[in-house]
Amino acid sequence: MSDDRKNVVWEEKMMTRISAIVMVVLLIVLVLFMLTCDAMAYRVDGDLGDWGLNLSGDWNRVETWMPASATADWIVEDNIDCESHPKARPRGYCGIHIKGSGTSYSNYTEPKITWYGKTWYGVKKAFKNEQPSGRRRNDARTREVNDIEAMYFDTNETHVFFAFVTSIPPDDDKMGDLAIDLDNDKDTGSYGGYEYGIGLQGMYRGMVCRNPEWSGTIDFPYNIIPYRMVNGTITGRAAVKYVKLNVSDYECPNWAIEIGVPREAFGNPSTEQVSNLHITLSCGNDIIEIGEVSWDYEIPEFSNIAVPLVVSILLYYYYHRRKEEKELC
Ligand SMILES: [Ca+2]
Ligand SMILES: [Ca+2]
Ligand SMILES: [Ca+2]
Ligand SMILES: [Ca+2]
Repeated sequence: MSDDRKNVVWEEKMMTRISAIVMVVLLIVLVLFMLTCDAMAYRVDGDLGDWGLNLSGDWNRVETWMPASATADWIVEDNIDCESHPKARPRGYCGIHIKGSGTSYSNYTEPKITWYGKTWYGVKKAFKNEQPSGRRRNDARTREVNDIEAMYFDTNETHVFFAFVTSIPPDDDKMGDLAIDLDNDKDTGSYGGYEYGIGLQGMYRGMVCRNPEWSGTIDFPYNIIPYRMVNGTITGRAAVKYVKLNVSDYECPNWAIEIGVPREAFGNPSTEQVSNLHITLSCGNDIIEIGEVSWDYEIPEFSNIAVPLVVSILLYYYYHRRKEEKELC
């Protein structure tokens, strides 16, 4: 065999081997990628780092609260909204008030809450106060013990996830259940449109209920919004982790709550579904809501791997065929 012919045979062998090696490597990468797709879901462990949050950072910076997922819906309302209520007291007990979807966000005005009491001369009167309220409303510490700082929502193909930051400890019955107006319609469901609830305390702790009845708040805003599920049909269980954070806010400890629930507990909502979320405290001192969260999720982008894989398979096939044809000749 001539040297030229030897070189051609050697090159063909090398190309076939290289194609085979590349194909095997890409196949392994593709399999690993598909196996880890589900692992890209949130881990329900009370650590909100997988949401992209950096809660050991400065709570007055947006970056601290910014989620990593483009499909996360979220709201942050730490302390009092001093921008909207500049006369709020105590002075300095202020915090970020933003709501967003993915990495886009905007400021929002946190509404005041109303309570009803008698004046010193005996006449009933409505009073308004900034959220969160406290026993001594001009004292930061008694406001802070009633603060729910943030709420997050996101979904993947199989599950829906929620996360909260709050000053309410896990053994305190003050923390209400999560109310979900699944169909974004205030006229269906109960107590203001809510079809589902997830129990954080009380008789339905860790459970998802459909069409629950609700007890209302006992003070602000005066028994008209849902606080605790008292009756309903259980449709699933929620994984709930309630973990103390290594930070304190106005000398009060804070907790992260992370929740994961299979979509089927909510009747497998489509990706087009939008819903409203609400949670409050027994006294109604703080209310946190997100309107029109979306049940969409990002489809994993594996074209970057699939395209070279297909090219490698074709190359391998081409050289293999050429080799066979030459051997037949
Ligand atoms: Ca987590
Ligand atoms: Ca706070
Ligand atoms: Ca709050
Ligand atoms: Ca509804």
